[in-house]
Amino acid sequence: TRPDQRSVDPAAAAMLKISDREGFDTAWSRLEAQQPQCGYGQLGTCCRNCSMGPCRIDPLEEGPRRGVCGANADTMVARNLARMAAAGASAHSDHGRKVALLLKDVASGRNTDYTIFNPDKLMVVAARLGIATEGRETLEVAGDVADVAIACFGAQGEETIPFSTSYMPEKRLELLKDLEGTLAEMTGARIGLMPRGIDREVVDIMHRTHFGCDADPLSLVAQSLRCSLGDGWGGSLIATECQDILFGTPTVRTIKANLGVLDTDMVNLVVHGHEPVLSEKVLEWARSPEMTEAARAVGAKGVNVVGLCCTGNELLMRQGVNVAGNLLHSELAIMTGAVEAMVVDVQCIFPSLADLSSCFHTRFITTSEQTNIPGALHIQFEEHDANAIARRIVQTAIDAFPGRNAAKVYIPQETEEAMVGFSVEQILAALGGTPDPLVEVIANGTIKGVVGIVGCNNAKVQQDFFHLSLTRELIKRDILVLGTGCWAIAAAKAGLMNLDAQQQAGPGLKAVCEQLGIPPVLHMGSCVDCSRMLVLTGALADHLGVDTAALPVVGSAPEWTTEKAVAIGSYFVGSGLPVHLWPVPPILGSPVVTKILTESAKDLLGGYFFVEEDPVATADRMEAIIMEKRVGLGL
Ligand code: BF8
Repeated sequence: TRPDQRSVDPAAAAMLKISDREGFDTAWSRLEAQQPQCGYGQLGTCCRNCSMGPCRIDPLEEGPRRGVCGANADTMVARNLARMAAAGASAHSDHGRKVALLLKDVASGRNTDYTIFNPDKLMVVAARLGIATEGRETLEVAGDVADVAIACFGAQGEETIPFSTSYMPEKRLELLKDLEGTLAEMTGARIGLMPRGIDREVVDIMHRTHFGCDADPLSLVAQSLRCSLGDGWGGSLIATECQDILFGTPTVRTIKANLGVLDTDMVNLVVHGHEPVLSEKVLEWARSPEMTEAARAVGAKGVNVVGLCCTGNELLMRQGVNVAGNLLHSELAIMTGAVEAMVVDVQCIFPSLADLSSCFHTRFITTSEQTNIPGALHIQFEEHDANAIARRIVQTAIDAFPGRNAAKVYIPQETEEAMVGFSVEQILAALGGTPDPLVEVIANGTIKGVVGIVGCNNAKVQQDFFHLSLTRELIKRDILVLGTGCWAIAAAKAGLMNLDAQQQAGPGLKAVCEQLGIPPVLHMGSCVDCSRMLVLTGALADHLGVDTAALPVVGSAPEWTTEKAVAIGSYFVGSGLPVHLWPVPPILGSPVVTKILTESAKDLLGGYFFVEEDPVATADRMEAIIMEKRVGLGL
């Protein structure tokens, strides 16, 4: 395929021309080399959970209908899906755990490299959790909040974790509890939905999908939802709230997006991955007078920190740091030849980056005990020694600068400005402190509804094509779009998050955005910040006294790649939202599982999945859902 068929981003197309010329491997070339991909894997009908297997079931009904143990296609598909949700929830939640543990260490004085930047948010979170704040010291309250958060991971009882009970909107909480009763009546079995310990729900999946355990697609799907709800209303929420406490709640600011943020005259240090615990420190040191001086000593003007993927989202939301791109830009950034160091922590890091970096002067630096990549330079990051290690990382980038080969440097000049930083707090502040004005413009039809878009790039989809076409199509129809993750970076790169984008919105949405001085497409943060979308949806539902499923709100992951996206989609569905997916998840090998997720879920939960390949058809479907919900609300 031609470069412009692989990505709609002109900066990517320019880099892919270089890549083709030089013969670099990319995700796109490796995808091509993988063709044809395994049909059983795509349908979800292969099982290698025991050593009598691997077994597979032909959807065309040629060959055996059961694996060696007797598991059929429904069981296999449901088990595989559950394991995806478990892995996704683990990644988000383990991230949340680390931040909660850091908060505890800061509160107890064991860690003095970090501080509590935002005591106001701390007090709000504490109050929400029912922790006394009146007349108490900041660190004392922080210790209590951290204790509650940490306890949510290891809770052993049957009770729902406090973060979920304190943050879930009232009617949803009731509905999920009632549904447990309904499912018990329907099946005679105990099928829970409310998350108990965050870790426990993951272990539960690993246990019940072990050889010879759960074979029922319904209870397997239910446990996937429960585990995912423990991510959304647990692990991810804890990550977001504790990060806001430690590093600040995002406020509105303007940044630049795309590869043009790399600077020929500076030491370029790209942070990639997910956890601001690392990237905040790297940024702090990169901006220090000492490191600026060190950069000048090697002939650079300073150190230019830019982000990629979700750690990029964390930094742009809180610190106004420019972002070089989303997932499929990670290899392209290195190919510019202008990156001195790419510093990564966990998740969404192609192992290929190590080899590719070795073609340049780029130091590819891994920092997490959970992400070791052969060929990388590993500098182990320890929170208790964060300053010294971050300083060393920045110095390593500076030391690489003299090795840059000017003949290999090409930085595509594309950048777009983006207004970012729309935390729930900022959205409410823009509205004058209450959801009333938003409710009003939705009620009177000026805005029809809201769509939240999340997720990744996927080499199977032309990069950013679905994200951008769907977003443009929705705002044109007076539907407000907000979201996170690699979608948000796609929207930022395409200029959809600057005020000029108001011109692309329908008349109602345009008028509202002009009045509030905001773009029609709002950046709510990283993927763990999908919890901000849950909190916003919950606030609207509680404000109106309805369940979330009644709201004219729809979700989408149009270029999803990772298991985390399965967890996010599942907790949106469990929270009552219809969720669009593309590409098709590996479930079609089981008509039963497909029906549960696309039909039965609608009856039971209000939320459900639907799959659609075409962006305009997706927007049609979303608009129809929104109009149906509006009628339901009597609008
Ligand atoms: O957590 S959107 S490719 S970077 S998984 Fe990964 Fe997907 Fe990007 Fe962030 Ni989210």
